[in-house]
Amino acid sequence: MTQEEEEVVLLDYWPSPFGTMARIALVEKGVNYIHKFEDLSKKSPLLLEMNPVHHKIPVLVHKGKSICESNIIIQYIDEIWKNNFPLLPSEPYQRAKARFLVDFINKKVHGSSIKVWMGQSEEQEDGKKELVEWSKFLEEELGDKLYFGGDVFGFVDIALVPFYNWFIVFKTFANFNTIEIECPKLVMWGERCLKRDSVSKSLPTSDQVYQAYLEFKKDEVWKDKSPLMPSDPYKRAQARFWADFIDKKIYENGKRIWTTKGEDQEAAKKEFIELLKLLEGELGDKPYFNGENFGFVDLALIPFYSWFPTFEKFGNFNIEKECPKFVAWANKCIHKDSVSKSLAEPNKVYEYVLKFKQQLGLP
Ligand SMILES: N[C@@H](CCC(=O)N[C@@H](CS)C(=O)NCC(=O)O)C(=O)O
Repeated sequence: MTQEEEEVVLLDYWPSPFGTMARIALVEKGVNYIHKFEDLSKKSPLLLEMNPVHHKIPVLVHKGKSICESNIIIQYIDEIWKNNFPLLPSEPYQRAKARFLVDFINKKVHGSSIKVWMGQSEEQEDGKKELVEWSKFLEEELGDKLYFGGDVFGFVDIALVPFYNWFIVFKTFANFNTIEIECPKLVMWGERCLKRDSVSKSLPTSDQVYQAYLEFKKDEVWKDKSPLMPSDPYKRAQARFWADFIDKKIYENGKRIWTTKGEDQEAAKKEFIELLKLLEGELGDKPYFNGENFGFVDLALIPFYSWFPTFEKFGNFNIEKECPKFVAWANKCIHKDSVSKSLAEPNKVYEYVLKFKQQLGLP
């Protein structure tokens, strides 16, 4: 067999949940592969040839032959590299059930998530309600197990975790945190999965997901002439850097304020104020992070402002006293219609945190 025939190639698109599933399965099995990214607005001749029916990614090309559809790809990977970590249960009923759940996720969870991404207000609300319903069902299926198949990560986990990643992004874009309140076990499962190397290496960042979202919604975004991203490439890179910084630092650090006590909490508060001061430095004397107009960094940061009263109550400190410029910026943002309509209410955040602490057994 020639080297080319032995090669494993994945035709992919970074933000795709279906592409992510194939990536996770390959990493779990330790398979070396060549990653080829597609521009979905200008599909390559290779993609058209390898998936002549749907013209969609992901496509796995193995020994010169193509395998299409994410769930079929995962099962193929499991069957070919079968001596490593099994992804599907060996017992036929459990295997059938896992296939049913993956089909459910691909149809229902994906369908409702698309409504949240793309839908206007009413449709988006429907999508959110449906996602809560599907999540409750999935939480029941999970029961007290670590993963859907029991003690080990497998097929159903691979299919669901890219959507769990979307739920996290929906918190910012669609004011969606009901799952955290209603399905704590599912959230714990999601966080457990995110810690796996195969998952963290394969999932797109929230910036990549957001870019894909903008691409999908291009017409709508440009129609009202309010681009969220700066047009200058360097400024765009800077905006992405700060949004990533916010994503990584602000949530984790804020969480430390309400989950710790004593010295740890003091350290978390100090670090939190330092983070805000760094952001104040980046803001400078501009009204918004990108200058005159509300944009990407403002949008990534402002949802956390709803959490500030909770941080202040648990941490017994006053953020405005330490970072007045930051609070002035936040007050400007919350008077914008798009923000005031979308932000979570601070008292609901506080109630949620209280409930979550109780569930975690924290004092
Ligand atoms: N059922 C397919 C769905 C794959 C899919 O929807 N791929 C999208 C990217 S997320 C795609 O290639 N879209 C291009 C198109 O629809 O033209 C699977 O599970 O693999």
